Amino acid sequence: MKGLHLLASAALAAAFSLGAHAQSLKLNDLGYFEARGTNVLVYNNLYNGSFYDEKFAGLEIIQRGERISTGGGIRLMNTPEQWDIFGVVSPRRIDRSENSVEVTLTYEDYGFAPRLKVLPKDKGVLVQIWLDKPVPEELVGKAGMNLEFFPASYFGKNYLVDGFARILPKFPMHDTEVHPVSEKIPQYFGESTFDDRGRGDFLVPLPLSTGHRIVMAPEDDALRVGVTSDQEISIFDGRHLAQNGTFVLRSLLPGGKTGKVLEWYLEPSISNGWVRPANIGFSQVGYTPAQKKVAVVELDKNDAPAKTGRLLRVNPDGSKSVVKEVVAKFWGEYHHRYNYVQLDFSDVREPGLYCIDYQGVVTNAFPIDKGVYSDKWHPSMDMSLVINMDHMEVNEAYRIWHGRANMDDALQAPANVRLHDGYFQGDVTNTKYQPLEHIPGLAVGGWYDAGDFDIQANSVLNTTQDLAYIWREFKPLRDQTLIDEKTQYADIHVPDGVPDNVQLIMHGTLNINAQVENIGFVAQVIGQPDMHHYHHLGDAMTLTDGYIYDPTLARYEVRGNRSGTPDDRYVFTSRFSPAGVMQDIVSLAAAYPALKDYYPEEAERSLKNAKMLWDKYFEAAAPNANQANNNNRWGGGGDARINAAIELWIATGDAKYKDFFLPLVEKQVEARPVVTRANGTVSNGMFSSQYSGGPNLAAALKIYPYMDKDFQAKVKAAAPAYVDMLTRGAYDTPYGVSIGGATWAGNASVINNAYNCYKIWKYFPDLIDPEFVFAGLNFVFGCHPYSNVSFVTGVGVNTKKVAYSNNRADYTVIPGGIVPGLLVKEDFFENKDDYPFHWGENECCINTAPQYVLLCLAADEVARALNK
Ligand SMILES: [Ca+2]
Ligand SMILES: [Ca+2]
Ligand SMILES: [Ca+2]
Repeated sequence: MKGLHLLASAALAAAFSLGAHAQSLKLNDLGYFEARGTNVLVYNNLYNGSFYDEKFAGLEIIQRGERISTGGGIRLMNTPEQWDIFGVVSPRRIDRSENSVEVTLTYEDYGFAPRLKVLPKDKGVLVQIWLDKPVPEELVGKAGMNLEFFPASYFGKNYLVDGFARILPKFPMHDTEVHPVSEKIPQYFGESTFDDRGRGDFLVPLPLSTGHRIVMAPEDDALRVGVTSDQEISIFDGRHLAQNGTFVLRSLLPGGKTGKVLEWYLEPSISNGWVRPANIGFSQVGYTPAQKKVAVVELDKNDAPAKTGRLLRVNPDGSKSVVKEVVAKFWGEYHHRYNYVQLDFSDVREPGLYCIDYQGVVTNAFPIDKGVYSDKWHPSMDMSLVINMDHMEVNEAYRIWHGRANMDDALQAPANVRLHDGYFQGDVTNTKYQPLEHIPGLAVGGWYDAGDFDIQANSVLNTTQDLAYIWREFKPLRDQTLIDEKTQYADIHVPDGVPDNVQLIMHGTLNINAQVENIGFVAQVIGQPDMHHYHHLGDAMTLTDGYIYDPTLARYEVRGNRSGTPDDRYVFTSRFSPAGVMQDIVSLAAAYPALKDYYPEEAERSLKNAKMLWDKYFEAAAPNANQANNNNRWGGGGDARINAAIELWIATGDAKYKDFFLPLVEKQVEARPVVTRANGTVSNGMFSSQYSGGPNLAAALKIYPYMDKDFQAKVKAAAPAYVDMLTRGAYDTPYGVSIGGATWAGNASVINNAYNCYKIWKYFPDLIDPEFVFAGLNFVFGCHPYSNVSFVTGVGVNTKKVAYSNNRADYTVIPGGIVPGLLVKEDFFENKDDYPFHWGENECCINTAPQYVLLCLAADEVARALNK
């Protein structure tokens, strides 16, 4: 080690001898450090505490338009996992006189409040840790300065430690130790992510290397980051503990010291003269001839926009001919970082294969064709909604996607447990079951909602409801999947004579009815009993042993169909409310018309349960009916009973339901005060506080075709104000849709908004531009910031490479999933396509799939009308 120290000293001398030079990184108006091609952010982004695994907070580095490093700060373990505690961050203190940013990171339970200060020096920044009191005894050897790097960005690269070369590993392959659990810093919820089989251990990854200067990817200007310190720096690989782990550079804080206890010189890679290549956003499925075709180019601010772009036609012999020279319309700056330019080639209508050429970038080829929207929903219906089925074995050709899972469902959750992912049980269970008693009949139907393997109420209810709306609106007879609920087996690409849409609806009602009949209502969640099971990755069938838990048996002991291993899921029942039950009714009653010709017994069962719940809870739901409707995108607020009554009326024709909902819906439809805003557009005030939670036409449009002329005229009168509400956000962005996305990205709302535009177009084609229907899909299919991949996995020419639902660690996709999309943090849009684990970017929620199918079917209908 002596030799290493000598080398380090030489490196340090070299690093600090540049003091006379000007500082390269400037603290910009947004409060982060900026030089050409590189940014250093200091807690511009915070942990929001939903899942504790943001990988989107702390000290971070963006280089050449990619965020390569994150999570910089004082942490208490070598490679923090999800649910490991982090310090509470103070507001940032920005000192413009010395160009520094400082935060305090407080660990209240330990009386520990280190200050992290960053200021520019030479070609990088100094990262300093200041202490007013020494590191508490119990944290010496644990508290350290960490900085994380996304492994996939660095696959195929090297690092240097004090001049010695090492390869960054593609897989975790270094050493670990086990330590007694008494030494472990407790995680949030006091949970443990590690199943130690009763040994009382926890796992500690050991350093890959240690030195005084570590340079990540010195060979690559886009990735090179160096850290130098007179204290030891180690590099760790967090993937030994968790598949979403990162490479971590870390220096322990010394014990017994105050003042400036640690200093890193952090040198990112400045790329003088570097210009980010133009990101040409366009639809990766192509365009139908009659629609508008506007590509949106995202441009580096250092790039002088070209005055024109070209549309090229790809000929059968591979040659390309210029079809059109397009004048580039400069849109301007959006979200500070980039400029935007629009290329409108709408008048090109001839079917064929095209690409776009702008600023030296030529896109991949894409079609113009009448039928581009006709089949884009198939992967969602054929695959995503099938592969995410719970309680089923799912086969595709030679491959079993997963086995029949959770056949030991489920145990009554005991009172007063608070677990991961918002699972919470209060002091009442609202059921007849004893704590940990097996609730029968639940091992049927439902879907994994996304990423994890639980059945969440809003997920199973909304998925079933929207599948029922697909049938009501479009009746797709497509049959490409065998779904056998008797043997709980599904086979993809195998027709079985029944429309898949209907079978998927039944897969939802089987679970909902089972919950209603055995629990009394749809529970908040049927979820994992502990953290070790919650973070499961792999085949869902291996998540539990399939045997019903029997506490009289020893752990791991099996007798008959029972075992002593407490792995069965818990049913969380304390959040029951009569108003919340209204959504159970909506889903069951909406399913009835679709089921009755194919599965009459299940149809009658669904309707019977829906009516029973209505009669039982109608009165009791009144007091909080207005608060219970937040999850229902169709109702958009208002009395939760309205939608339940509408669905029951459509299913039964019974006037008592109509008598209830009609006056309430008419009230929603009443004209709103229309005001003219500063920019000349009108507002009906729906977003103002007096209409918060807001009345809209969602319910009115649902019943519109069944109603009389008088009602229809009232809806039409209110439609312009509703259209204004739906479309106003579209004018504020270069992409023609309202983007959103601070914590969870906005694709689902883009999709739902476009579908609501379709509903208007369907009944009042003269009151809305049908382009608003296409605009939502264009955005999702690739006309968006950051990249131009299609956000629907497997749909389009260039599509997402990594995204997850029940395949979280696989670095691949399940076809037909829709990722949340783009997060915007400070001024930076991101949807990583080499690191799947950001839930806000890349987690495909099951309930978005039917919403997307609805929009595809809607767009196909609009396309057929316009192409006539
Ligand atoms: Ca979940
Ligand atoms: Ca079928
Ligand atoms: Ca079990």
